[in-house]
Amino acid sequence: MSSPYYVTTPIYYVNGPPHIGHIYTTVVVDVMARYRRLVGEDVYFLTGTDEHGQNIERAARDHGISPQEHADQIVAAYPPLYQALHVTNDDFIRTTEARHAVGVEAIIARIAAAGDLYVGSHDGWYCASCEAYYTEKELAPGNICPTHETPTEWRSEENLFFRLSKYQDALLRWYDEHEAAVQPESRRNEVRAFVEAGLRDLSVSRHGLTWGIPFPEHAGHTVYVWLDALTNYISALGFGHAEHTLYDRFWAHDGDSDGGTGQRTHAGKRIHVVGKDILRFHAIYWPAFLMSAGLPLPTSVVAHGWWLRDQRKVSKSSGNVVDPGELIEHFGADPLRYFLLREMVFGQDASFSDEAFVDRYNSDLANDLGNTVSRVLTLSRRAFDGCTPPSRGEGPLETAATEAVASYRAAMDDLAFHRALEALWRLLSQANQFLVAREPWKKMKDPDARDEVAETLWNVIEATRIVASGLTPFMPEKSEQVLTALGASVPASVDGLGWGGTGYEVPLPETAPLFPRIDKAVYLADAARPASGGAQGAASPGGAAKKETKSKNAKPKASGAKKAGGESSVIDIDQFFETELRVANVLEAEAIPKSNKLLKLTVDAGEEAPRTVVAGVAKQYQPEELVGKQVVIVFNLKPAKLMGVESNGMVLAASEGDGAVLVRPIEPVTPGTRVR
Ligand code: ME8
Repeated sequence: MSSPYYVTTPIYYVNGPPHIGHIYTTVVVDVMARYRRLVGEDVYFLTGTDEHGQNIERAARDHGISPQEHADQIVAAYPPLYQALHVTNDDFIRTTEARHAVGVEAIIARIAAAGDLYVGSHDGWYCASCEAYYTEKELAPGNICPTHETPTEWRSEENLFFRLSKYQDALLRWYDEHEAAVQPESRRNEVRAFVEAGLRDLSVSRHGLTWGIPFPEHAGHTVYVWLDALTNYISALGFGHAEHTLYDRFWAHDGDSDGGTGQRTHAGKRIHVVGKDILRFHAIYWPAFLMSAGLPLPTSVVAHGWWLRDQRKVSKSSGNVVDPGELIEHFGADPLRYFLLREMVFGQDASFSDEAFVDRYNSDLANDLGNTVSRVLTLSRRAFDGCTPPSRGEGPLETAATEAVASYRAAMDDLAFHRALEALWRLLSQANQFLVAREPWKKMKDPDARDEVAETLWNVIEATRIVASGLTPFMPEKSEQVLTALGASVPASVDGLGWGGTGYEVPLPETAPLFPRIDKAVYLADAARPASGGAQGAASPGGAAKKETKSKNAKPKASGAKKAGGESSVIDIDQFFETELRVANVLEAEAIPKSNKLLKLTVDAGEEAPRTVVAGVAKQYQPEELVGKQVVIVFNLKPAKLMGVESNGMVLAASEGDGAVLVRPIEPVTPGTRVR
């Protein structure tokens, strides 16, 4: 039987529409769920919304509507967004649902039965956005909340308390005995140190706050929003209900034994993925509640870093949110999914900028993936009558592919998504280099070279197929398009990543471009975005903030050029990016008759076919010493005829006196790579 794999996102507050930070966690969990399904596990993926508490009550009041109406309005944004993003959640829980309240009441009954609740008075500094008390030590000067950078308020109230301090030792034991309990390790150490410094009991009810679940047997009190919210992870599975098959399957079997600790066990995986902002709640409070209730603990709480903009966490309270709807509209869902998973080193913070987004799209997707696929397919169609090759010869790329898949799988197990993608891109680059080195376009008409051409193209198609198969959890729609273009199908399991899946003489119909290049200057100017994500207003779904952004950030175009220090003229970044510089491999070089200055170079700039560039370096270089070297060319220069030869671009060289020294990358890179 396949093993259970339960994975959750946090349930998001409904105080504002989902932004890029929420989307990130959701996409991460979707990638995990999709990959685990490929591995053959019994996956259940839960997400949802956190709808109670003072925060939401305030937001509703600001809008002049009831908290429930407010929650309903915000929640309405989720289904279309998740659908557009290809999110495959199995359930979506809202904490205002009756099924959730049943679970909360049931866990409280167990905590009360364990003798872990008492009435006490509480005073301290309270952050309404966190819905948590802070000690003075934890606050920034001026009693400012460390997460939201907003003032906290002094509160005094009589509440129900949970004996959190009683679980200090058990928690420390849990961290020590379970390496995976809190990930990554640096976060585990942080949490451990916090617990070791001493835990105070936790107030788990709020007096006088009506927007919450009534605290059982304590009229006038509602359940503290974090005890309410954390319980979603089991209430959604049916905990507290007579019928709870999902709960049995994914959290605890009725018959699970505890070895005498009062703690039930369960063999499956139970993984909570959260941002580092809410790690304390998940890695301390939640396991302590479960210990008290005698229920199994999660197998892992995994914390990731923050998306930052202008060096600050992207958040509604910072007013710097990035609207996922706008990005999906421009680029499609899959490039957004790819960018989020590739750009952030899982666990660390990353900065979001439109510029970085367009760059990654153009270099990784349009150039590396899109061009490789279209190039090898064009060649195969031309050589083999519109089909994949009729034979495969040896497998010169097999070892590279096997190694890439092993690294990819290890990285997926470690939740190092950026490394998994890097492994696939390494294979893509090896396949490309192999193609360039074999030069099949030169041999296609030679009947004696037919087997060699078949071997070359089959190997490159197969390596590309494996890359696209590995991409299915990341870019479900685009990877399917790539696989269809390659005459292959979407793998049903990880076995599809094994060598040998490409068929012989499979028809390869022409397809639409997979990742059309985005003109960055036009995109940034259109959206009136600052090139490096500088200070600006939030982009809201309604687009109002976008217009405001435009007027604030609209940049003068070419007129931006000024003289600086009386020397060079200053251009802005958009103007620079109008010049497209790319790395190219010199495939052939020859002198141009009657010219003592010019050489004709045939270069591979990552396109379907090589291009010709004329370079004025004949005095410095012999043609043969340039073959096999990498150069940098101006890729989007208007073609010009020089000594009767059409030049499609210009080769960059440093001019020194009369001479010219060619510019090249200090390490080899994939031909076509953008230079900036
Ligand atoms: O905390 N970068 O809800 P929330 C990365 N309701 N991830 C981010 C992010 C950013 N800038 N901003 C938000 C709550 N996130 C509670 C959770 S769970 C029982 C209750 C993601 O709407 C990240 O996963 O403030 C973070 O932990 C979560 O959204 C917080 O969402």
